[in-house]
Amino acid sequence: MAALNVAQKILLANAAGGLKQLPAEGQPLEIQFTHTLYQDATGTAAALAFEKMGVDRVKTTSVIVVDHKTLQVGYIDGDDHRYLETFSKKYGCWFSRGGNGICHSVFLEDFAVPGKSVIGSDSHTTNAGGMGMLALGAGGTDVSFAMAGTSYKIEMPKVVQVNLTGALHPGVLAKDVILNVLKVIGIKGNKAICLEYTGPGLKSLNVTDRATICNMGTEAGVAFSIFPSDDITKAYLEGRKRANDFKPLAADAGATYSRTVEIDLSTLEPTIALYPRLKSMEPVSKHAGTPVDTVFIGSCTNSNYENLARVGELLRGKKVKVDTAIAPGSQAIARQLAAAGYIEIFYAAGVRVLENACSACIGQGFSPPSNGVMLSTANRNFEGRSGTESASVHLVSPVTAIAGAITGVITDPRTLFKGDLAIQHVPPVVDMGAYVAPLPPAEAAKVVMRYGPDIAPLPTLDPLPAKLAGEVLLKLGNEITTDHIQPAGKYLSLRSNADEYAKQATFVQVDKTFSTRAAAVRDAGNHGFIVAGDGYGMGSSREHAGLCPRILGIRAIVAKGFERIHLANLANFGILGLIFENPADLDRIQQGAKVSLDTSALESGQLKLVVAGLGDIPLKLAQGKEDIPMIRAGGALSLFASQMKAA
Ligand code: MIC
Ligand code: SF4
Repeated sequence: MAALNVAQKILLANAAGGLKQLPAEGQPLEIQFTHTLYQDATGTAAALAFEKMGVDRVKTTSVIVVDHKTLQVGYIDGDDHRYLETFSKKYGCWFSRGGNGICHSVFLEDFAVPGKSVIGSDSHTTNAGGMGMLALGAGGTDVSFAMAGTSYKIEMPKVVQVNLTGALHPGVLAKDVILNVLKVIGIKGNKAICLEYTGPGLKSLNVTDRATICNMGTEAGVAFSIFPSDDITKAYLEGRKRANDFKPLAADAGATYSRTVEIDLSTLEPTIALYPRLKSMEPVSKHAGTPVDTVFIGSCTNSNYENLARVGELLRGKKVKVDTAIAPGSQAIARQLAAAGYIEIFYAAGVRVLENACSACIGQGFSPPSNGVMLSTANRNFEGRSGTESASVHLVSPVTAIAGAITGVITDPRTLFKGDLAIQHVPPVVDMGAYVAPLPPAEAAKVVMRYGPDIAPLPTLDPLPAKLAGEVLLKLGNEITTDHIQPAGKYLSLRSNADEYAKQATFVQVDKTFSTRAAAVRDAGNHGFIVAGDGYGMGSSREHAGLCPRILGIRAIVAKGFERIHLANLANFGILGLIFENPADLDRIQQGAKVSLDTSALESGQLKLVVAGLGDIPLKLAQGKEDIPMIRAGGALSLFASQMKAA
């Protein structure tokens, strides 16, 4: 057998049906996931979908985590959490209550296993690649099907090698590594690749560093990222009292890659990703002296013990000059920090210690002031995501963030210490009692589901008409993120009521009139179209970015290019994703144009958008041929229901 790299090995090991050989790049590959992950913002809709599947108990190790909607202003979020807890008990999942930690942090600590596979209803599920796990983000419906035991189709990716040499200098962290990788590979057009990290530089990165790097592979739009499983992985698992979960995973001698990116860790500097959208990554030193208004240190990306301990060391005996908040990734991390004396240092320095949750990363509190400059250790700085549209949120490592908090201006952290920034070592906290464990089947059967008054059933979506006719409701440019389409922040509570979420939030930051205009076109019996540039749907896995536009009558999106998870979500809700044969045609179409599309030609691949006054614009289907039956049926659940009826 040919020599395999780590990505190929793990794909083969988790392929459905005991596959012996991987398909060629670009060909479909079915994965049978061993683990699944829901969080509370995408979980309610995903759980409602699962309940429609008629399965008694989950078929995977399933973890449900409350972490996004923990502000709980009013009853809606609490209702969602109670629903998810009853769901978890009824169907045999692990449940992590609010405050226990961020889904990716707790998953890495207590559930990730080298060699196994996880699909999660959050785009940063990729985090677990740091453990040598095949880890993918997806829409909630897809995760629910995987929980029910169905395999999930991916495209066999090209494996790009990121070869790490040298070692990081003190004050340069894993966050700086991934910001520099993003600089090299870019943030668009990477959906057909995965990143495999190799080389002597691996030795200087522990499992949480590796997770940081895999976490933000999502920002490049890659399918997944993966590290080998080695002695460092083993030591991490031993520390978490999970030595039995260790399994080595390494590339075969002579394994090949489709491309190699070389990164010499010793040449990297503290790096800043300037607002917005991670487009310019520059040395922090270049921006030194720029005043800062607020500092947020948290998020699933890098709020692990080692990083927050470094923050503590820099803060020792000092006070912060600006409003600063720290949200540890999990209660285990917070307790470890407390045991080492760092929580006391944070308070003494004037830091606000926040809940172990997503928090300011997703605009759930700690929004910056108007026109403010925020240094954040999160992984995304999309427009408006912080809750303050006029603020500039720059992304940095935890030590660069705290350096800015100490001085009040952007500061290269290396100017604030000498030597190697040594931290206190205390044992990790392991406490599985922090979870509600799966109930045995007999007890689970007795659980009564509890729905809140605002948890609305998922709408039934009608089949695709043979002819779509209507108007272009929105013309957009490049890199439209899911935060543009379906913002989170203050709208997060509406996730369990898709009609209301659509009405109040769809494209609200782009065009406040959108939802009313779209609903009017829909109610007149016509169909809504959106046209856009490249990178449509980048960012989150939130399936509401497909579901809500669909509720508002959108049946087709024509773009120069789509991001992977979002394109799948569109198919799951029966929306056609179409690509311009000639990208320049986007310039010719105006918002408001009357358009039509004959959908009976989908299989032929010869599609055309008929634009009144312009003529025909040639298109191709962005989704796979195998998605056509689902789109025709109106979406994944509509297809499932019709198949059940036929059986
Ligand atoms: C995000 O970081 O954007 C989120 C919020 O975690 C999303 C999921 C969601 O929208 O609920 C993600 O990354 O998929
Ligand atoms: Fe939560 Fe932010 Fe991570 Fe998304 S990126 S899971 S909002 S911490």
